Amino acid sequence: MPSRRSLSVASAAALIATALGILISYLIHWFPAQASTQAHNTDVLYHVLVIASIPIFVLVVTVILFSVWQFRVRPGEELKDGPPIHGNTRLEVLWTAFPAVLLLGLVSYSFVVLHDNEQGRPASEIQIQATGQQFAWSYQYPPSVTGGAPVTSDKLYVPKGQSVYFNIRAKDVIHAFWIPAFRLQEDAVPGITTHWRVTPTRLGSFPVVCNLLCGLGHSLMRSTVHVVTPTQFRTWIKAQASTASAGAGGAASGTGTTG
Ligand SMILES: [Cu+2]
Repeated sequence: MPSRRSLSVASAAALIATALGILISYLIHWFPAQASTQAHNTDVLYHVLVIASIPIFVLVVTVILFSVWQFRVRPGEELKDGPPIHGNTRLEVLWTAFPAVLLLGLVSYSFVVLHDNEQGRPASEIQIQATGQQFAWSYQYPPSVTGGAPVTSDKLYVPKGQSVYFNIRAKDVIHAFWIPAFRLQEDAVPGITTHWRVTPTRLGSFPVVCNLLCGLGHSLMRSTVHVVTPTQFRTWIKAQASTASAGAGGAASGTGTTG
């Protein structure tokens, strides 16, 4: 039977390790800039998950190390049998019920956050189609956004403070449309359209990444999202639309127009 003193030492070590773990999780800046409402929700969720996981990790490691320390075979005991233990009902009920309640709680919280992130936004929401193909992203802005002919561009512009609903497609193989600053990612699958919704909150340019190995050029399949003011967005989209109509009316180059 372990002594009261060794139990106190183990408990103190566990408490210190838990406190240190939680402190480190706060001190280290793990994530890129938050550039959307969804990013804020996701980061809060992540912090809650980390803070819930650290004490459990420490508890498991402490029990393992404590058992190795206290119940090790001493010299001369090599041929001895362990004590005949048949189980402990109270302990088994506890270690089943506690993780079950904890997991259900965290799963429910995650569900609420993800559900909230995907909630429909006010009528001002715009739609943009993102298309992945080996090895580039292209973006289609429908007439509801351009106010005229649809526009296709290899540039992604979105207005700050306005909900954007992405329709995500793939032309060849599976890709993943990921904008780390928005904390959102969705697979782009040939034959179906997937979606995600974001409200950008920070002006600037952020990387767009393909996050599924899609072939030799996968690591180069990157582009940039430009979060601009609604006025700048309207100006940019108008310029694209006029370039598109000029292209369509002129030579057969068709650059910048929908195919
Ligand atoms: Cu890829």
